[in-house]
Amino acid sequence: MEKYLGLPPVASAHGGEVDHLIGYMHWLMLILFLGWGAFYIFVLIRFRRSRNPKASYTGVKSHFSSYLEATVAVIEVVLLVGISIPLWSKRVNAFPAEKDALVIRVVAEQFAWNIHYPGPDGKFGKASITLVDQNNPLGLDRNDPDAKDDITTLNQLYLPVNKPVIIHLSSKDVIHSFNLPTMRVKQDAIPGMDIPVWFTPTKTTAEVREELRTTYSVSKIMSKVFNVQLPEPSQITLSKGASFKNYILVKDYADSSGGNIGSKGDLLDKDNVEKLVEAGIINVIARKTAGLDKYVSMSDYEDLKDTAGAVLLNSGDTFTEDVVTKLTDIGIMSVKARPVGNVDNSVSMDSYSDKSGTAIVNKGDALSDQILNKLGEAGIGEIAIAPATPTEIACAQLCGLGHYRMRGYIDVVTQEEFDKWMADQEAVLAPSTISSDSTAVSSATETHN
Ligand SMILES: [Cu+2]
Repeated sequence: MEKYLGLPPVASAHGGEVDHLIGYMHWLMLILFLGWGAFYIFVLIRFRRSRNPKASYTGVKSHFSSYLEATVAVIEVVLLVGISIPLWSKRVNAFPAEKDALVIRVVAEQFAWNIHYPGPDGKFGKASITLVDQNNPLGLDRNDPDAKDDITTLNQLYLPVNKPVIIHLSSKDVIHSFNLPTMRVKQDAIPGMDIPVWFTPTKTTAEVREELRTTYSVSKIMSKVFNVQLPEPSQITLSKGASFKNYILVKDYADSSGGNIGSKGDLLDKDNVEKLVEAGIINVIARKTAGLDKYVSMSDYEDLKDTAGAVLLNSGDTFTEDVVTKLTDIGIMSVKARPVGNVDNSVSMDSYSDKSGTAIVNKGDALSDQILNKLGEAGIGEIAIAPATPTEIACAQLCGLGHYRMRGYIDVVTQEEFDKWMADQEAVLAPSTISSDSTAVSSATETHN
């Protein structure tokens, strides 16, 4: 059952148990759904009017349905008392000792996750609401000795693998819901409350990515390359109330006093047509929209530069209407294009190079349409890819209009990598103590090995 539910990969110690529970519940619901459905159809046929012209006043005499109901209730009690409650009590009661865990604060706000590490001293510095500002969203008092080594990040949760993490969750404004799908953790963050949650990551983000490795067909997307004729500008006669929704102005228009009433690139919608007609402009030069926003170029256009001299369109760039206008301005009326590859949130899982041995993309690098074109040119038909950020933080609460923007990333790394990250952060905080910090870290690394 769990296989068919499309759950994200599990990356925490307790995640498997949560998945089992979800699996059992789906089995029970599937059986109840099929049972009730079958019963409904049975009743429709068995108690049809032609067979039962008169209603029965006694009804059912067998006790079969009572036994069935009792069985369902017993299964539900077993799921609740036997699995859910023990699992939940372990989450909320059986916390690991703070000395054996990484303790972090997470403060939610519209629309971000502020993350606070106590640093090597293990003590959180004082934080005060009066100190909260743009640059200090946690209101951390850097003058407090305990705060000197504290690390804060925005939407970035670094964690070492196989070590319990205790997160003290709170919120600055409204109720949020701290959701780590791959860790099977979800907890509301409530203003005025400090709610601890804990879990143990069992896989590094790199391992989760490896699990999600899939094959991407470069040749398939390259087979969709075609020549597109760009729309030619033509004269359009406007009339009041009309709209030429699929047309774009290709020059600027001003009224008699020189005021702008239509700019190059404007759509000829009802409002814009009305403005032009009112100013007495009936004939305009416009072109059809190209509708190529979801397509990318297959070649570089070095002649197409912006005012600063930067090339505007390279192989792999998308054709916005603005770019199409600029192309037709310099007389390019046909281009080679293909649909976008949708790889912007993926990384390459292997290294690929062209025939001369020059690297195109290395393992772990972010992919793009530019890179896809280079792979296509090199004749590489298939590549291994995986999501760039397979372990995410999301807000599972409709906490406001920007709620979907409340995304963070968990980076689960080895203890050595985590110690190094921590040391790098400390070095930035206190440049004068780099040497002592790095010795502390290297000795820590030795003990791990
Ligand atoms: Cu939220």
